[in-house]
Amino acid sequence: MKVALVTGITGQDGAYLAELLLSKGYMVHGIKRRSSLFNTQRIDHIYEDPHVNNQHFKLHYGDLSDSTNLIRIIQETQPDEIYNLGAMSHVKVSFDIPEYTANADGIGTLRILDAVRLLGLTKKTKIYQASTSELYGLVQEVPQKETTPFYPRSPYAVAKMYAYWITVNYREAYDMFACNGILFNHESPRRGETFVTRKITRGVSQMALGIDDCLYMGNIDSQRDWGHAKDYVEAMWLILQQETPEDFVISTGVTTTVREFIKMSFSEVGVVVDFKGEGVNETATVVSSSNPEYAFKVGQVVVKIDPAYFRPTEVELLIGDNTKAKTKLGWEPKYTLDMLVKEMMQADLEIFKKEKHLKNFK
Ligand code: NDP
Ligand code: GDR
Repeated sequence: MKVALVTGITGQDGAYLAELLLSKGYMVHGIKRRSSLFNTQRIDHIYEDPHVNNQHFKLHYGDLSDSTNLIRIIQETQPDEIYNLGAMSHVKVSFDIPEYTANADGIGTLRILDAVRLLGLTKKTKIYQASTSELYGLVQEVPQKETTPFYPRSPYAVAKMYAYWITVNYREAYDMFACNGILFNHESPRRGETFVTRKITRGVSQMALGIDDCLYMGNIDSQRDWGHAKDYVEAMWLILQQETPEDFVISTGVTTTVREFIKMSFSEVGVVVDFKGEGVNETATVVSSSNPEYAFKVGQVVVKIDPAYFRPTEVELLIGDNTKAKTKLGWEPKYTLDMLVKEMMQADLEIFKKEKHLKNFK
């Protein structure tokens, strides 16, 4: 049985990857952080009672800032594959906690690589590093591909740039099977609530049910290449199944503005919105609403701009060239953006319908 160790197992990607690896017959070890509240909601459905025999899924307390903890877990688990997904992954928040971000996202990657080296596992353990399209930052070339120069635009991206290069360096210096997946934005109903897509699908769902009446947004001109997390974890696995260790861009090749994503989400509840005004004065108003079940009124202002959500430096345009992944990995996204928006809207509507129902019973 192959053994995988996943950092960031409690996150969006960790949960989908754990499901995928379990379906392929792996023994999956995950590192989770100690928290004062339960933080395993995304993986509770695959949790296995440690008291039963033949366990395939096991969690270990740990943190990417703690070298000895990582060394001990890697020694104990002797993984064939490590997926380093753990990170302070919010770009805007990285401006508030830059030093912590550098430690967890940058040096954390070094700690994993060096633990494998120190334990003499360089020939056994393959390593996947969760690199990001944020590395491209200020546009140098579009679409962005493996050879496009990096120009990071946030403490998060700078930390991830260190992680990218230290992964390449350990591969070259110690002949390790260590690879970067340069993944463009990927989303799902499990996406963290403060990333833009989920903020929108939650906000529109809450408005539909009369729980809230307006969504406050940052830079809606921004363009992203959005895929589905389920497709992207498949690519992570494929990257570690190759003959030689290499870095890959994983993207859909289609880019969309945040404004368009908002329109698509409203369309899922039968609402057409119209954007008017410029900059911080831009708003979206309901033009028509075809589903009487929902609480929208024609003329209602449903989106306003709040500069608090602007970033000191922004990444305006991301669109990835996935030719290498298509050719060498045989990977292609199965989800379109339409399918993604539909799935996220359905899931959030369901959540808030339940919440409202429970409140009505109080
Ligand atoms: P999430 O924010 O959903 O999950 C991040 C995970 O990292 C969580 O399990 C979190 O734990 C854990 N974590 C945070 N800090 C530490 C730490 N100091 N030590 C150990 N674990 C820690 O991110 P995603 O699942 O969306 O992304 C996975 C990885 O891929 C991240 O590295 C991200 O930067 C990168 N990435 C993501 C993309 C995307 O579009 N989703 C695109 C490109 C790269 P907890 O649950 O306790 O907070
Ligand atoms: P990003 O994702 O920064 O691309 O990083 P996010 O969803 O946070 O932002 C995407 C774009 O939307 C704009 N935006 C807003 N963003 C948020 N969060 N909230 C808002 O209200 C808002 N309004 C507009 C942003 O300015 C930005 O341009 C994600 C993370 O998952 C990273 O970890 C990962 O590396 C990259 O994707 C690829």
